[in-house]
Amino acid sequence: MLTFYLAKGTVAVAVAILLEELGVPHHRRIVDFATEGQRSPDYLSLNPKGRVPAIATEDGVLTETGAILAYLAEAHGSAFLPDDLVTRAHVREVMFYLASTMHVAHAHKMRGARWADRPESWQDMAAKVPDTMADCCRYLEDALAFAPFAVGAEPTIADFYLFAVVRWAEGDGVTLTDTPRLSEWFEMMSERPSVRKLITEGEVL
Ligand SMILES: N[C@@H](CCC(=O)N[C@@H](CS)C(=O)NCC(=O)O)C(=O)O
Repeated sequence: MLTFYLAKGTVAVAVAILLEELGVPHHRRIVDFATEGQRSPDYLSLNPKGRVPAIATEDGVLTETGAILAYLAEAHGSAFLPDDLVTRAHVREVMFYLASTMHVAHAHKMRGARWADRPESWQDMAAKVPDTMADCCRYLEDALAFAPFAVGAEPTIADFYLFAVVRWAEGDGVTLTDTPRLSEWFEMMSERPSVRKLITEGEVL
């Protein structure tokens, strides 16, 4: 059985949603950020990057949200992946954007020490987060189909990844109602049974 390593409210939420949607039996292991569990020797031996999510499969450990989502989707008959080549490329386009740009923008709020040594530099980085996250939301507002899902009529793994990241926007000082299409999509995703279940359980969301 899969073992899924996560911390509450992190990007690992995307994987948690997909596991629920697919009904994949798995063990959950909560990595306790409060005690720096992500940097414990045990966890680093599993994922040397010291990040979540990670999954341990019978074929080894996988990390990176987008890679895990694609692996799980493909392992289950390409569920939540469009058949059409170009639409599937748009799914990856969204996920790469989230990994390379929007998640990194968000990380500047709490993780400035990754990039700079001086506390005043961290403050400067954190102060920029409402702007950079708002820019990301505006980009998504204009670029995505929202028809009603991110890339078309059916939900894809890009929706689950996007949900995990857009959840951070309000806390990062962004008013989601400024981007009405994104906001409406977010409300719709919040009502999915998988998401409601995770909220009710309270361990992941
Ligand atoms: N590119 C990675 C980023 C993972 C990542 O940075 N996760 C954060 C939580 S949202 C984390 O584990 N942070 C712990 C730390 O920085 O110590 C992915 O998408 O899986």
